[in-house]
Formats: sequence, structure tokens, C-alpha cells
Amino acid sequence: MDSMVTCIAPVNIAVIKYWGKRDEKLILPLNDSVSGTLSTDQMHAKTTVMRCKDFTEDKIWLNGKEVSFSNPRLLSCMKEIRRLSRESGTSEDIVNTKVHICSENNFPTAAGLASSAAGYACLVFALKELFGVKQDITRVARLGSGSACRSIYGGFVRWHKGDLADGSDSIATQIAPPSHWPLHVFILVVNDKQKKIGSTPGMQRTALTSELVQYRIKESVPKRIEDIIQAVKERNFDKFAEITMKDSNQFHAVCLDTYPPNIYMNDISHEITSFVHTYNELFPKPKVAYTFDAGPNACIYLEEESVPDFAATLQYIFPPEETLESYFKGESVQFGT
Ligand code: 2P0
Repeated sequence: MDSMVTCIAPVNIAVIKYWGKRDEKLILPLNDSVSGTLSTDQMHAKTTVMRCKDFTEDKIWLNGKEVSFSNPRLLSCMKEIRRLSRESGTSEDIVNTKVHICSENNFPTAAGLASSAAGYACLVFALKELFGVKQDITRVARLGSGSACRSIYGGFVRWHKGDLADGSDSIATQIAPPSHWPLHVFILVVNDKQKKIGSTPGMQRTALTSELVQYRIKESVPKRIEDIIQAVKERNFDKFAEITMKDSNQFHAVCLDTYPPNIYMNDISHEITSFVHTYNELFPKPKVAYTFDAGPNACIYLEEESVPDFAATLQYIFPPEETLESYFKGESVQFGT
């Protein structure tokens, strides 16, 4: 029987960053990472998947434009979904039916705003529904884009690097649901153009040339993962903020230690970090935390009670052109929980 499914998946913002792979094809990371998934009503991908016995080939449209289905990551997700579908007992007729996929983002693609994470999470979740897959799909989303596995769940999520060579233990799990700690996130869009060095080649270069990344994956990250999980469980914002900012800074230090360096932050990004530290010094404990991905845009985590004062101060210091506030709040973060 023909069928159609539509899903929405939000972006996630890492507080312990994923950077570097030990297996390029299976997308197995060098270290564990932790992120918060935003609510579905702000930055998200929306994907519709259809299967129809009259379709003669798999096809995909991204933001309204048909693109080739030959992308190896897309093919590997499709292959794995069909394999799991078969394992789940779906009939061979359905497993072999061709699909048409339409996906769109409501925010800039590839500007370091986690567009591939939301896109692949959404696609894989929709395909799971369409093909009756019953197993864990975070490892399938991972085959599309590493960070996508974290957008399968709402709230705080951990991507376990895993130890096995086949990647079967490199999965994402939920640390806490959105209702546990409804933090807010401000996205300060410094630049929405395509980033200069994509994450995939940027990571390859780091893994090959950085000495600091070895210290990061062996010494810093394992302890930070345990500490930030505890901070989330205790809703301890000042501990959460300190670890988040330190990890963002170390990630960019690793990028600078890469040769030639991956430079993602710009002068405005650095002004934002100084502003956040100056703002936090007004209080006995930090009230806001910045984190920067592979681009110049700032993501600012804060508690609900801090929103009015921080928003007013931010607007005074950086008069807004494109400040996009996203909510990391309870009820609206339902996707995949
Ligand atoms: C993260 N980033 O943990 C880190 C922080 C960017 C900086 O995951 O090659 O697009 O598709 O696995 O997932 C961006 O990397 O890279 C990323 P691939 P992905 O969110």
C-alpha cells in the first residue's frame, strides 16, 4: 500500500563537542559528545517521505530543488533503513518500494547551524515510520551526519563514541527529557553564509595534524562528559555554564592547532565571548554560557529567569539585526522523546 509520512526535527547545540572521526565511512567519532535539542517550533528541518508502487526510482528534493540520490551518506542511510525494515518483519513488497523525499530547513544551510543534523535526523525518523522499523535509529541517523544522531531525542542527549569496529555501540541516548530543565537558547547570527571549511574536511585535517586533539579526547572530554551529565541532572547552571564555555574554547583551540588552521570564530564572535564574561561578572555565579560550532554564530544557553535581563543587555550592546531566540522548553520539544 502507498504511504506518506511528514516529520519535523529540530537542531541540537552541542555543549561537549564532537570533532574528529576514527572511521569516515561509518562516521564513528573520536570522543563522546553531549547536546541539547531545541524545540520544534524554531530552527528545524521538515521532511515528507512517500512510498508508491508506481515510483521507479528513489528521488530527493532539498529546499524545493531536486538533487542527486547518489550521495554515499544518503545511500547508506537508505540501505540500512531497508535492512532494518526487513529485520522488523515488514513485507518485501514494502521494503523494496521506491521513495520520494522532500526536505526543507527553515534556517541557513551549512552556516555552522547544524543543518545536516536536523536534516538527517528528520529523514531517518520519517523513513523509520514509513518502513515500520522497530530498532534504534540513532545509529542510522549517524550514518547521514554524526551529530544527527543526537537530534533523534529531545532534551539533553549523549552520543556514545562506542568501542566496536562496526559502530553498533555508537548510539545516542537521552540524558534528561526537555521538561527536566527547560533552558533557553539564543542564537546570535553573526554570519549566515556557508562556512569556509566544512565540518567533514575540517575534522579530517584536525585528526591528521593536531597534537592538542589527543589531549582533548583522552584527558578533557571523558571527565567533562561525566561532570556535565551531573550538572544537568542537578540543574546546576553555573557548573553547566563553565564546562560548556571551556569545551567550546578548547574545541576552537584544537581547530587553531590544526594545520593549516580551521578558523571559525571571527572578531564579532570574540566580542560576544568577552561580553558574556563581563556580563557574568555582574553576578556571584554565571548566568549565561556561550558555545560556538564550526562557524562564527554564537549559541547562548541560559535559564528562563535570566532571559529578560540578558535580552535587554544584549540588545543594548549588539543592536539586533537577526537575533533569533529559540526555546528549549518543556511541552513543545516532543520530537522523538
Ligand atoms: C557538534 N559539530 O558536536 C560539533 C561541534 C560542529 C562543531 O557535529 O562529518 O556535521 O557529518 O559527521 O555532524 C558538525 O559535524 O559532521 C558537528 P559529519 P557534522 O555538534
